Amino acid sequence: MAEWQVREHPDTIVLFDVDGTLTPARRKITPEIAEILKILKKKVVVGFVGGSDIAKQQEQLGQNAINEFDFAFSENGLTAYRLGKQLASQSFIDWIGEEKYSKLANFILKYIADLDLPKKRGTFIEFRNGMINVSPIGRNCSMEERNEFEAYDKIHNIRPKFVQALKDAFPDYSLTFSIGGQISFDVFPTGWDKTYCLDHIESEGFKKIHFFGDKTYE
Ligand code: M1P
Repeated sequence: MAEWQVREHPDTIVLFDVDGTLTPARRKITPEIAEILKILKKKVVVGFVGGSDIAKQQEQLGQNAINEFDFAFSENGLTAYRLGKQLASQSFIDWIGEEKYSKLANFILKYIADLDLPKKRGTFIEFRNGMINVSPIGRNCSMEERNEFEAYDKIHNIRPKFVQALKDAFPDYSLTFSIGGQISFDVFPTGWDKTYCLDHIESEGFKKIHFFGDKTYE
């Protein structure tokens, strides 16, 4: 018997996006939200599902997040935990293969090299287990530079144009490009979006699945 059978609604799971939902982008959870989640967990099964890797999610939600949430889904569920125990996962590099990945990475780095931006920092491609994350300014920019880039991007459409160039260059790669945050976009196999995490809970027999997230448009 799963430990949540004693809760008021054991057949209901509530899943929360992380950045922009449980916390502001890349920031820590507030004590108020953490307290609300504790109360909620008495009633239903609670999980989070975000695009970031587990290290970043733990920085934001607390080092013990994989035990505090019933389900913890990093990289949309490509890295997954149930009651603190890791579940099986797949990897982006195994799926795409080194040769195709190399062509993709070279295209991305050349495209960024040719981009005229007010500021560039470092870590333009972050290689994760289930996806890559591409940032034209570079992921190790400061909070202030992150906000500046977001504002600049709203005017100049740097990311939408970049994504279109990738779609045109790799039409047969079956990749999805998702602009979810402030400074980057995620690249993953089509189907490995946030719905991927549902594969991990299918066998649990939940009757209701609620998802709360921001930017739920395409
Ligand atoms: O959760 C939304 C996105 O949050 C971050 O994006 P950014 O650094 O651009 O604000 C990243 O972790 C990204 O992978 C994620 O999709």
